[in-house]
Amino acid sequence: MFIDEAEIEVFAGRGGSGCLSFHREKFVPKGGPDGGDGGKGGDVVFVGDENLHTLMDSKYKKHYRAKNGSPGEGSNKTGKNGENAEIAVPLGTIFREDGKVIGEILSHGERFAAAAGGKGGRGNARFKSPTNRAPREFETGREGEKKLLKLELKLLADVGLVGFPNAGKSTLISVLSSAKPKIADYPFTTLIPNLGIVDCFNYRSFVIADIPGLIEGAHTGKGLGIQFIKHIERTSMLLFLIDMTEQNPKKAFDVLKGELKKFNPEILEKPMLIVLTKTDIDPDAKFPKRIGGIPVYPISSISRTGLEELKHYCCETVLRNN
Ligand SMILES: Nc1nc2c(ncn2[C@@H]2O[C@H](COP(=O)(O)OP(=O)(O)OP(=O)(O)O)[C@@H](O)[C@H]2O)c(=O)[nH]1
Ligand SMILES: [Mg+2]
Repeated sequence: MFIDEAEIEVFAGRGGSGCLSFHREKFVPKGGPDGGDGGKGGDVVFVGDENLHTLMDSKYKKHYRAKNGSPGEGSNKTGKNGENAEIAVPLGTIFREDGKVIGEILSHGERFAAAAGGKGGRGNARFKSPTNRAPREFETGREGEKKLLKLELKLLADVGLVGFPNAGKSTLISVLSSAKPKIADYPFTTLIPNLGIVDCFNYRSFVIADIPGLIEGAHTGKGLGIQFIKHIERTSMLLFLIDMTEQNPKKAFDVLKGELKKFNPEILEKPMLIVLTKTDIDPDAKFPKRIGGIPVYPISSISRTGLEELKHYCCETVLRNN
């Protein structure tokens, strides 16, 4: 789901040339080679900036160039490295080259080096050998990388859904928003994060993210792993979805928390809710008000119970944080 896009061309700097030079000094007729190496060309680097919200800047400026490396000099002086071109982009920016995603930036200060500067050439001092004591050989610097990039700004989520596979995450996002994710009665239906927009009151809204199911050991790569947790790393709150038929909801909650903690312990400092799903299976069941100190919201996406209360709580929490 994208809100903005731009196409730009980036040019990394060329490496500086190596130098051809011989040591010269009065009364020293035959000084050795002393040509220094060229400096490296600058890289083109994108940097996440939480104060930006559009790709507007990249729409007006289409070309970005990093500085070339300086040539080497005599007396074995290496040329200066070219300065990087740094481009600030909003969080949630994705980079594509030839249609393929080559990088993304999700957090403030996060860096993505999109085009590498060329290596500096070697000066003639480096070509000295026992058989050639006065080499005239040197290298020119290498060209920097040049890339045509498509930048896309995707929405970042305000509310993240976590749960075991089949807990009903995708179903919940489908009833709270107009998103139509794939829903099925088998684990790991969701393979990539889905986003949906949920309307609150007063024309306000929030973005909810449904990520693939987590299982115990996900941090070691079990199931689909934990890579996609980064998509909910910057949300304002987390909903832990636990199937009401789960034998031990407290244990399920602890396992899920454990996996998030292994990814980034700070995630657990956000406001959290435990959402017990599928309550239509046993409408008379009684649930604790809290599990592990966290408020419990029983819901059913099928019979549509508890959804308004849940939505209201999320709206309040998210809008308070914005
Ligand atoms: N009875 C009942 N079934 C539900 C409810 N919500 C979801 N289900 C069913 O539970 C199964 C899994 O639902 P999904 O929404 O795909 O679960 P998920 O958590 O997204 O699963 P993964 O993508 O595999 O992690 C589907 O067969 C749904 O129809 C509910 O409120 N009541
Ligand atoms: Mg799913």
